Amino acid sequence: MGATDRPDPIEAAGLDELRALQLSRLRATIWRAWECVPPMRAKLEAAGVHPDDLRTLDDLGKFPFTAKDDLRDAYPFGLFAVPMEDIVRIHASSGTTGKPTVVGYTRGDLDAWAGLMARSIRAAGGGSSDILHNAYGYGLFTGGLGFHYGAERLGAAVVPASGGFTERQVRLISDFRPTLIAATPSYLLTIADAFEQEGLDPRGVGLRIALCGAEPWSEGMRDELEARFGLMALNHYGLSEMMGPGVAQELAEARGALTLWEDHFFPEIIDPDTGAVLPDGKEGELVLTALGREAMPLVRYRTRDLTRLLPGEGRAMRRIERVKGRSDDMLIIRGVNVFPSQIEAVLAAEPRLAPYYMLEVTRPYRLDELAVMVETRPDARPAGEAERNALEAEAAHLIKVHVGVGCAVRVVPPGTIERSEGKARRVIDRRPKE
Ligand code: DLL
Repeated sequence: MGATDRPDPIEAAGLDELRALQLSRLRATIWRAWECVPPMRAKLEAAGVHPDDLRTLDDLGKFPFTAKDDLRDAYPFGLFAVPMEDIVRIHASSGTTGKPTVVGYTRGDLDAWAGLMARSIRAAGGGSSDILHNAYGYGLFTGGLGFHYGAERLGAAVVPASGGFTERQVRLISDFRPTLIAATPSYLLTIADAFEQEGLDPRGVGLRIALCGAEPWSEGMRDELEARFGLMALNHYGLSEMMGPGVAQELAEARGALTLWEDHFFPEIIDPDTGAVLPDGKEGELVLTALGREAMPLVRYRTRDLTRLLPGEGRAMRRIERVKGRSDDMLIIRGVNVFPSQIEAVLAAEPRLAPYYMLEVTRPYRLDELAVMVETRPDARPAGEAERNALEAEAAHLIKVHVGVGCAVRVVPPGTIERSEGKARRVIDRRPKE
């Protein structure tokens, strides 16, 4: 076993040691924001708080939130706490509207990031003798380079495949026989299809573990990926504003929730409407404060991701429940809150349907209409119109029962819905903008 295959000492820390480390790092973050980032200092001043007001971890609640708009307002580099000579990397996430959010890293930040990614891959069951096929996009997106440097830090052999060129992915995986694969769950599914189109069995290539994240996905999708590749698919969470991937990792031995690397990110759960801090176990919006970030010391960043904080498993660090979606991706259809991942979970339970779907929301008159397009499995095509109508009615009924929203389901032939090469696009919202 190589030195990199051992857990980081902090992973074995008790609660007191962890909380003490968090408090000292939290103070450092807030001081750094105060001293080096004028827009952040202005926010603290406007809220009437000073770094000295942070005496205990509970005092964090007195400090103002940071939101995506703060990053946009400071576009591109206004939130950097160090001069450009100390910045060695810049990433950006495109977002759907407006300016991208820009994230800067010092050498120290990159070092910490690689360490957290190595820790994540190791906690998922990877090690220095593994080959990791990295199908996250390389570029401004943090997924590709984040996994790349983490796997190298661990001592694994990285294949920097990036996203897209799916036939080449199949060839590389068949020939190089990687044991780990990192990809968005929707793209991993696209790769599974490409294997089958070439008459190859993805179960035969020897992949052990998939590290899937960057988008919401369901347990049904996990079952599908695990069955098709014969591997264990584990959830990985992160966001560019906090660094990129490497914030929380689902462990092989404790599936269902993801261990949050609390030595680098201090979590809170808030009520998204009032901003009030909620106790552990309650569902709400995840708010993260960077502990130890040099280039961008973000305080109480509102992720918009909805989850719960759960007790740790084997570590003092708490876990987060699978993120079911972002509050700003949540569709409100005739008053019902709907996440695409909830519909995915329902569709996945119907064996005749494939995990390719798309939601379309319209407002033909005054009321919202939800249409769900979903593919059948190639071996379960409805024999005729009557059978298709029955399947559509049944799927709509299941969605009504489990998600609480009425919709029209249209079952379409295999291959109709656009395949993902990264983050899947699940929703077309055609409602007029108010
Ligand atoms: O998606 C970083 C990443 C790369 C994470 C690779 C995991 C693997 P962004 O592009 O900034 O960064 O998007 C961040 O994606 O706020 C969530 O809404 C969503 N997201 C990320 N991971 C998960 C996950 C990367 N495991 C945004 N489950 C986040 C659900 C996820 N949603």
